[in-house]
Amino acid sequence: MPVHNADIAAVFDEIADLLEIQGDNPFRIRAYRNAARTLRDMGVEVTDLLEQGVDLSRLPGIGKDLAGKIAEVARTGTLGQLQELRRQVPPGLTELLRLPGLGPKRVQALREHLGVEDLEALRRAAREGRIRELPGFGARTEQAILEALAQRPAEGQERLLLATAVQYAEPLAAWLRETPGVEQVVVAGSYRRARETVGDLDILAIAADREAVMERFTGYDEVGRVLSRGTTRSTVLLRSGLQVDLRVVGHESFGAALHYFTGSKAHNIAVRRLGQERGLKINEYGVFRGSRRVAGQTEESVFAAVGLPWIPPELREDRGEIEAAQAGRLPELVRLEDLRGDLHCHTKATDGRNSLEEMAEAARRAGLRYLAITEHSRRLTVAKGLDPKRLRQHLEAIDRLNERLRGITLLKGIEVDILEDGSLDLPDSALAELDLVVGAVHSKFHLSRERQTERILRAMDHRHFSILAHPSGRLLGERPPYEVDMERIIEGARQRGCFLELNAHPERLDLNDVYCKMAKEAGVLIAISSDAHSVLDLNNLRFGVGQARRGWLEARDVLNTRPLAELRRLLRRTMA
Ligand code: DGT
Ligand code: CA
Ligand code: CA
Repeated sequence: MPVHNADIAAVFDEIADLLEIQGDNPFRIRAYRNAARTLRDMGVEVTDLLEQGVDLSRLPGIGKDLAGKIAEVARTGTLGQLQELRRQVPPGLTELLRLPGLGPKRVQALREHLGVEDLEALRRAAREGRIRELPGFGARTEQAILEALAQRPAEGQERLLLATAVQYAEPLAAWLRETPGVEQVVVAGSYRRARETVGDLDILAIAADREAVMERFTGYDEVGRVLSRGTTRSTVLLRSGLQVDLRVVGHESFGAALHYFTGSKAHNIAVRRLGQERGLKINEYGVFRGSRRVAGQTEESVFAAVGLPWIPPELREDRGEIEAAQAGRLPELVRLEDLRGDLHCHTKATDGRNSLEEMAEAARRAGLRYLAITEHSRRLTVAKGLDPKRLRQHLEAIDRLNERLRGITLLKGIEVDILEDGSLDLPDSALAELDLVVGAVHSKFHLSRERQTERILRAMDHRHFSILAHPSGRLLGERPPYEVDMERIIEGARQRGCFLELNAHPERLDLNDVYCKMAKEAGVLIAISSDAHSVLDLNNLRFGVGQARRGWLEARDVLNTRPLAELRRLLRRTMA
């Protein structure tokens, strides 16, 4: 049974949750969470590393103890320690912890005073108005809990982060490709469109022997349950809970099937309507005039049948791509290779896990020519944020390293907290020393829309402000965006000569696709930034690029596709 990084990460996250409920040492809890993140962000499977005899304690954030635990999960699929913790903590409590706004302290209080140990009991207590009576809760919290409960997806309908889905999809697709006689395997659906989350996987294959590929699919080690099995279509549920459809199609209809199952549904309907206007019938089997097949072997042929050039999957949402294609104005979407640098990362000086030099070297190996070091500012104490004195020392270290570095330049930056009144968490004299200032909201998420918008605009007024980090503050599946008028923020950035970030972390992907397009139309450049906390996180840039493509961005719409000299010019604010 192959154990994937995502499986091991899930074990560590659960341990962290359980320890948190027990009120365990925060550093220990953080160690598990960091290890989970390391595993999720790794480009290689740790089971492969173990087979090659690699010492896992050399990975960032993984000590001897955790390395041993990883090996245990890899071998047995679980951890003795987890089994023990599960016995100690009622199972419903961890689900409570996942609701936004409920931390371990509150979960403890709910349990102690109201006997609440699962979601159902929580719902009852909230409906009966008992939560507002608890010290430190209040009517607003009670209302927020009811809303959070209402928004929870039903069992089995949770969507996976794209980056997590990739960890399941890539090995499975590789496994299918090894079937004798299989010619093509493509993961279609929302996965191919690079949506930030995916509901299920839709895989298409061309195979000479349909039975053989279905056999191999339903026999895959990670299959928990076979939901249906046929000669052209089978559906399974992986042990992780992810549903996967496999369809085996013929050569002549592969393009039609690929187009159909890539979707989106809205895009398909629009294309089909174009077909109808020309007397064509378009479905997953091909393009037909009467009973005669006129296209369908390739996707290009399907589009051509309705007079369109091929449209990149990321654009297929019926958000104007058909009209753009008809007018010959499809964007030339940005590619990962277009990025020349990264404008947001952390090192050991704050909450990152690698040194300056390790980060620089990894960025150079990733093909980047510059990397901005943007540590947290002092306000963020949990991340050991820098005060002016430590910042000064850090800048000196960057200067010294830059003298030695070849092939890459480090830029001096900061991820400075935007305080509640819109002022920045470091004095002007400190900010003036920097090549760029990335400003971020890390507190006071609950201000009114008006006040939050004003706060950010005021921060951008600051003459040293360069880029607004993760502009909406959302964490996918965890925290909704704060209330803010993004149109005004975009317009504000344009007027001031500032930029917006598209944070490439798989849980953020913030700015989202719709606002990226809006920024592009307003002429505001977007920085696709990794926000790397370790060398492995640089891999996340690919997800940032996926989101940027969904937002119609071309290389010229992206700040960090610029050569260094041009970047420096752009960062000098002319309007200040
Ligand atoms: P997901 O799985 O929720 O992340 O999103 P998708 O887009 O992968 O949706 P899914 O898995 O339900 O279906 C895959 C594709 O199949 C979808 O993008 C378009 C196509 N499709 C599904 N149902 C219909 C339909 O009723 N009409 C048309 N025209 N296409 C459909
Ligand atoms: Ca799907
Ligand atoms: Ca599906």
